[in-house]
Amino acid sequence: MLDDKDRIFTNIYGRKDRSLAGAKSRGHWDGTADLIKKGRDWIVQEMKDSGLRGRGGAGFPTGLKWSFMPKESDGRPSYLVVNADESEPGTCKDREIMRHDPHTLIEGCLIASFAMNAHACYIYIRGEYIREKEALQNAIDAAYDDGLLGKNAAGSGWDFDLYLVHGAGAYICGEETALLESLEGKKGMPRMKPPFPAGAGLYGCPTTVNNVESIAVVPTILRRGASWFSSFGRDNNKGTKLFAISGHVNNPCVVEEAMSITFEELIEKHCGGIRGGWDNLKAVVPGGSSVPCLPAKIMREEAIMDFDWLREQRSGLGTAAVIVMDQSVDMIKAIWRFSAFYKHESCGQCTPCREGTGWMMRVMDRLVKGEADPSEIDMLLDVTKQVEGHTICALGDAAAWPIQGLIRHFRHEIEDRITHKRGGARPAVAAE
Ligand code: L3W
Ligand code: SF4
Repeated sequence: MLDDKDRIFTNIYGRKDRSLAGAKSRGHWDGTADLIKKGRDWIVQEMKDSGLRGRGGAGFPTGLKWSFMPKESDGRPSYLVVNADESEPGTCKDREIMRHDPHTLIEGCLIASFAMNAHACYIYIRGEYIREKEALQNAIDAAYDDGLLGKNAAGSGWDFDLYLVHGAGAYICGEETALLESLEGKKGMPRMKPPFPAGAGLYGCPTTVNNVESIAVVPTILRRGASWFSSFGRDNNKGTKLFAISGHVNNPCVVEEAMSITFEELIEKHCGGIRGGWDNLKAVVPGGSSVPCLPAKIMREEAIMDFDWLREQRSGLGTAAVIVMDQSVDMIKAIWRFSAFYKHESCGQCTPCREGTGWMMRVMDRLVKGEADPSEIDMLLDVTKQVEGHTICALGDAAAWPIQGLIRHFRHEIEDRITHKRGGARPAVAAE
C-alpha cells in the first residue's frame, strides 16, 4: 500500500487548508522557477523517464506526447489544453483535484506549458462541475494575485496565462478534438485524426491536450525525480494513480495508490471489502463505462490494476473508475444503461456510430426484457464489430465494447432470460 509520504495529492478529501497558503505549506509551488530554469529538454526527458502514461483513458505516454510539439515557433502560438470534461460514467477523480487540491493542477499547467513553448493554457471543465469551477477559478485568481501566473510567472521569466472555460454538458466534448471545436465556439464534434493536435490543434495551432491528473502530477514528479515516480508499479505501468471506486463496496472512495496494485488489496485496504463478502462479487467494470466488464472469477485471481494486465483480459484501465457489482446486479440491465448513455451522447456525424448505437440500444432493449430471439445475440455481437474501429472517434468503440464484454462473460444470463420468457425452467437472474 502507498505510504502517505508518497502521495502526490495531499488534500484529496478536502480536510486540509485548500488556500494557496495551505497548498504551499504542503510543498506545492516550491522551487517552481528552479524547475523551469532547468529547461524544456530536461522537463520533457524527466516526463519520459517517469513512465507517466496519460490518465484520461488512453494511457498514451505523456513525455512522448509533449515531444511532438514543435521546439521552435513557426509563427503560430502553441497551446496546452487541459481536459477537465470529466464525464465518463463512474469517473470522479479529477473533480477531487479541482475542488480540493487545485494548486497541483495550476502549477502543473505552468510547468507543462513552458515545456511545450506555450504562453497560454485553457482548462476546459465539465458543464455540470459548478462548485469545481468556482474552486478552481478562486485558486487561479489567488495564483495571479501572488505572481505565480501572468507576466514572469512564479519568477521564472516565462509569461503565462491560464484560462478556465466552462463546458455545456456534452460527454463528447471530452474527446480531445471535439473539445477543441467547442473551445473555438463551434459544435462539439470530433475531427478526423491525423492531423493530431500537436500538428494542428486549437485554432489550427500546435496543441497538446492532457487530462487533469496527468498535468497535476507533473510538479511532484519533477521535484522528487522521475526515478521516484517510476519506482511504483510494473514495467510500462508506472507511478501512482487515482482510483475512483464505486458500487457495491462497503466504502466507495477516490484514493491514490500505486499503479499495479491488486484489485483485492485496493478493495480491502480502502473500501472495507465487498458488500456481503467476496463470494457476493459478481462483476467489475475496471476503468469507466467504456471498457468491458470482467467477471468475479477473473477479478479475484490476483487481478492487477494497470493498463497492461487489464488489456490482457480484454478490458482496460481506462480512467480507473472501478465499478463494483455484486450478485444483486442484473448485468444485462447494467450494460443496457451504458448503451442508452452512448446512444444519447453520440454526436451523430458518422453513420456507424449514429445508426449503430441506435441498433445496439434496440436489441439491448429486447434482451433486457428477454423478448429477443436467441439468434439476436450473435447478431448484436456482429453489429458491435461493424461499429468498432469504423468511426471517427472512440465513442463508437466505447459503445461496442461493454456489450462485447457482456456477451463474452454473461451470455448464459442473456440466454437464460430468453428461455425463461419463453416458458423455460431456469430463472433469468438469481437475485432479480
Ligand atoms: C500524435 C500520434 N499524437 C495518439 C495522442 C492523441 C491523444 C492521445 C491518446 O481517447 C480513450 C478512449 C475513451 N501522434 C498519436 C497521438 N496520439 N496517437 O494520444 O489517443 P487515443 O486516440 O489513443 O485516445 P483518445 O481519443 O484520447 C481516450 C477512453 O479513453 N475512456 C474515456 C475517457 C473519458 C474521460 C473522462 O470522462 N474524463 O477521460 C475510458 O476508457 O473511450 O478510448 O491525445 O492525440 N500518432
Ligand atoms: Fe460522433 Fe460517434 Fe462519430 Fe464520435 S463516433 S464522431 S461521437 S458519431
